[in-house]
Amino acid sequence: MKGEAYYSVRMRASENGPHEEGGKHISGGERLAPFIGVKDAVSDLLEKALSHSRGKPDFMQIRFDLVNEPIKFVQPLRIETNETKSAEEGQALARELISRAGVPKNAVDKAFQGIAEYSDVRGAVLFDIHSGRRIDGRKQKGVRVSRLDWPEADFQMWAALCGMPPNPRLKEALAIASKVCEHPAVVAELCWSDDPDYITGYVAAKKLGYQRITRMKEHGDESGCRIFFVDGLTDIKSCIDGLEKQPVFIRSGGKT
Ligand code: WAQ
Ligand code: MG
Repeated sequence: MKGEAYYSVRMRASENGPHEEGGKHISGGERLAPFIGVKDAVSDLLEKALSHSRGKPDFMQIRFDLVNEPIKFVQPLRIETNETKSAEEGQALARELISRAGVPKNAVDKAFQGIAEYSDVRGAVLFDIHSGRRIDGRKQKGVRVSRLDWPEADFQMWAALCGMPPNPRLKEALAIASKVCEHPAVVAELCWSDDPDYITGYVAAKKLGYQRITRMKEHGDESGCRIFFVDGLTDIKSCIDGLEKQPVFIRSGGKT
């Protein structure tokens, strides 16, 4: 791959106008592709947004940018699945896992109190584990982890080795979690989908790996969540910069 140019391809789609004019977020996505792969990346992202369970978009933006920085390779986090029977049980387990990753209990409580408010954010919320406050300052936009991808052949090999279904949603979520948890300022991530038909979520951390939780919300619920628990005493501007701009390929290399 050395010497080959890569492009960051990004998509966002909304209903009732663009996001910045109050439109409802429908779908977003990011890919990293060589020039020859840009067409497929654009077409995958277009397809993702046009057939979405959150609604029919009337605004979409797809752009691509040449990436000049060298691409970093990151191993996928180790994966484990926790079966939970109800949203309540799932959320209780999530809280416990986040504490275990090193987030003080009162910060976990404060983050969960803010979840309803954060569910309108179309990226992720950065939450400081010391002050128990949101610190990204990005309002409805949040922080969007971009410039990442997991080449399909390596993902398929990884999925077969782990006995996991090779579905694009898992691929995307594990890629984001692996990039995010690799950053030294990030202590843990909490996520579940804003898609009404998908109730599995996860807690991820360097220490814990990617802990799937099979039931985190009720079917039909359109509120999602993505919180990065960070050490606010470090340089947060550079953390946001890294999450948005450091190009990353996930690569298992045939290991789990
Ligand atoms: N960067 C930051 N935040 C993002 C990104 C990103 N690249 N992509 C999505 N989000 C935020 C945004 O606020 C979404 O509304 C929210 O996360 C949920 O996104 O079976 O599908 O893509 O192991 O709906 C997890 C479990 C699925 C997968 C999560 O999230 C599994 C999912 P969605
Ligand atoms: Mg979604």
